[in-house]
Amino acid sequence: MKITDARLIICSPDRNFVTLRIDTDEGIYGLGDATLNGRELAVASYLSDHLLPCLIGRDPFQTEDIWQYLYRGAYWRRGPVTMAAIGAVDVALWDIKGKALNTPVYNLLGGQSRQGVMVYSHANGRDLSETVESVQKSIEEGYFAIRAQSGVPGMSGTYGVPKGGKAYEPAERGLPAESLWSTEKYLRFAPNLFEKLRVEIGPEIHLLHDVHHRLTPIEAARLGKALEPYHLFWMEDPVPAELQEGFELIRKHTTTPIAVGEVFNSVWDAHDLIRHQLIDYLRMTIVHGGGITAMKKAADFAAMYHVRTGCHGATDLSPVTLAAALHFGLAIHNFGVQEHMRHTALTDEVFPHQYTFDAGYMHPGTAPGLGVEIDETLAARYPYQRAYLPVARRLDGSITDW
Ligand code: EZ4
Ligand code: CO
Repeated sequence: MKITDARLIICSPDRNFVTLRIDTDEGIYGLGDATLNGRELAVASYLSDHLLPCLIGRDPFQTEDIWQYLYRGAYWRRGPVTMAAIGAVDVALWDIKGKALNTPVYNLLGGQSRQGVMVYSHANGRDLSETVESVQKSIEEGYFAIRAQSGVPGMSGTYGVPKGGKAYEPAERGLPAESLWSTEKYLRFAPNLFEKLRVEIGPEIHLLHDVHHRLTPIEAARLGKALEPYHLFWMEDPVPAELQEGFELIRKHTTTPIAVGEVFNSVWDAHDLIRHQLIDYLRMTIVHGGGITAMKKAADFAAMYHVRTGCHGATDLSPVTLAAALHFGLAIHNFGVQEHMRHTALTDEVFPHQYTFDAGYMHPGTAPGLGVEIDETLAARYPYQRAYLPVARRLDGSITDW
């Protein structure tokens, strides 16, 4: 089998997606997601200007060789743009492989290791009572793992809480929005949220919380300690993770489990975190981590240190990445949990898919390959629109991590 064509479909059915389609001489094609929220066109150019011409004529079954060719062969390695591009190619090739062998991708990764993939939902509200209601709604929908985010008294907007009652969407069209941040207000409030939630919903439901890189290690240690009585499933991204040894300070003070890595793009970003057992869950996304080929190796390395996966799955990852994550999560042994933010009805219509949700678990379906399609005619009606993640400032106006 030979690759005969590789091209991009860039569309914006409620939000931007960059999708790669690779065609072969046997009529089989594969899809990969190349979306990098707020930097979509950089990945598109990396692919169409630099990577895709090198693919024509290659055997799509050679996922390992093609991965090494694109990673090692480029000389310039790593970084979110490069790795998202490589990830898109790799996922499309696994889709082709599955279709050619007439089997779902999970069968190529070890087969079905569990009945379904535990997913966590997003619950949020402008204040405590709205957040409690939102968590209760998730429970009614069947989720038993729920991420809770709440507006903080005295702060006009907070990460994870939507404006105007809409579903939370971590990107906005136009130039970047700005929000204000106060660590002290947040640290005083956050434990109240989880105290209230445990009183209202009891001990059984897994509760998660995303700190979104806002704290220093000692502040994160204080938060983790304060949250211990409410036994969180995880505290996510407590600090920006460039300084991996910073997590030693957090670990010294708290047993609240830690999840990190939605902005990572290589196992090297988590090398110290994993081998010093400073985290419990690795959140690297299939697409941004360089595809299934690289994620399988990262997960196997993590497994040796009791670290499980908890892949990023916000709506800026397309249904192609969600499907890939579900095949992956169904097969590997050290799967932890998968993030699940529902795509809009329009996004789902552009990407018809086989995956299903039932009682807190998802299943990728049994179709050959990934089990996701793209309706290109419909996609063409929703052209790309520039959009950005917000930017955050402290109360004194200086920039902080969003
Ligand atoms: O900010 O997906 O856990 N989920 C998150 C998301 C991220 C966006 C970035 O593109 O932190 O809301
Ligand atoms: Co996050």
